[in-house]
Amino acid sequence: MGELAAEKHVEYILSVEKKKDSFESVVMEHLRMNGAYWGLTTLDLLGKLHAVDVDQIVSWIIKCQHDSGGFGGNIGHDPHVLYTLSAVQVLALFDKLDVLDIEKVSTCILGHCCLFEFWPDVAGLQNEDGSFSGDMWGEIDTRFSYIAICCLSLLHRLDKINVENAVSYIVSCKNLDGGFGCMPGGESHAGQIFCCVGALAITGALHHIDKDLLGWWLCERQVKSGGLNGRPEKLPDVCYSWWVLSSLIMIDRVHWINKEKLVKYILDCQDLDNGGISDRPDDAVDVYHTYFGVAGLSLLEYTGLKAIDPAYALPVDVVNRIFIGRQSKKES
Ligand code: GRG
Repeated sequence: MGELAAEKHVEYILSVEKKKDSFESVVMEHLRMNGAYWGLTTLDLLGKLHAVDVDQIVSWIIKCQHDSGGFGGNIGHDPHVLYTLSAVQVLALFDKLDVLDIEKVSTCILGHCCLFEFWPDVAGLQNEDGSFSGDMWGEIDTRFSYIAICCLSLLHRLDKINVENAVSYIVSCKNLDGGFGCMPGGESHAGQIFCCVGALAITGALHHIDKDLLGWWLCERQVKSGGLNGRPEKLPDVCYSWWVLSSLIMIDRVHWINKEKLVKYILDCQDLDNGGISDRPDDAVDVYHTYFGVAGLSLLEYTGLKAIDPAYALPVDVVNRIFIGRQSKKES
């Protein structure tokens, strides 16, 4: 079996940021905040976060913040919870959460300030049934439930929402096959399953899951090549190494897949000349798949990688710093 070309992947991540006119940079323009989270978390897992200029990145993040408190995908772009979580995660990586006005960001996730500005009769991003909208336009999706819960938890502000309603909405999106969709009755999909299982893990509500039933559905995602797909009859994709594997770990059923075959599949998707990881062997690489490939290998305890937390999608040492605190870290 080949090895992880760690140095090449570091070079690749650093080069994407420098090549502003490249195809990848142009298509990433509107979701640069997500790209920053994917690229920088990859560097951290590879032990190379120090290769970037922290002050430059933090000041760019602050420039992406909207008056309402939420963050856009780039400077001057509209705020959305998708980018707000990435901004909070990147600041967490750098131990810079203190640059945030936490009250303002968490209130914005509740929606009061962003929405009142345009749409005074909407109470917030959390709807009465416990679901969450992503922004002022109101689209509802279990992705946004996860994002709101993860983000508020990282900011120690989970008490700002009605957690009981949030949990019962997620449970209402559970299907007979044990999986979850983006809304009640929506088809089970590994990405949405990660969101629902992650949100239930963070809120201490995993008892709502039939672990054997969901574990069976998830481990059936492994195809002959060793890769994982996101739902039945679909092609494997490196990103499901994250969505499926993290879910299996959270429900304690990761031993139901063949780990060696999955490691080989991810390594087969590397570009050994120029660095980066693709969705399938011999396809073009990008930062998204590079992140989820490396994060998947971290979940598989691949040698030399930092451990990643399956619910918060951040390195375990970063999560410990937030929840256990500096004091106990110094003592350890
Ligand atoms: C912090 C890791 C992290 C996530 C934040 C945005 C989000 C929360 C989660 C997204 C979960 C999700 C829905 C992932 C799936 C992404 C994906 C590959 C969708 C492709 O769907 P199709 O239908 O592909 O195009 P398939 O593989 O089903 O053919």
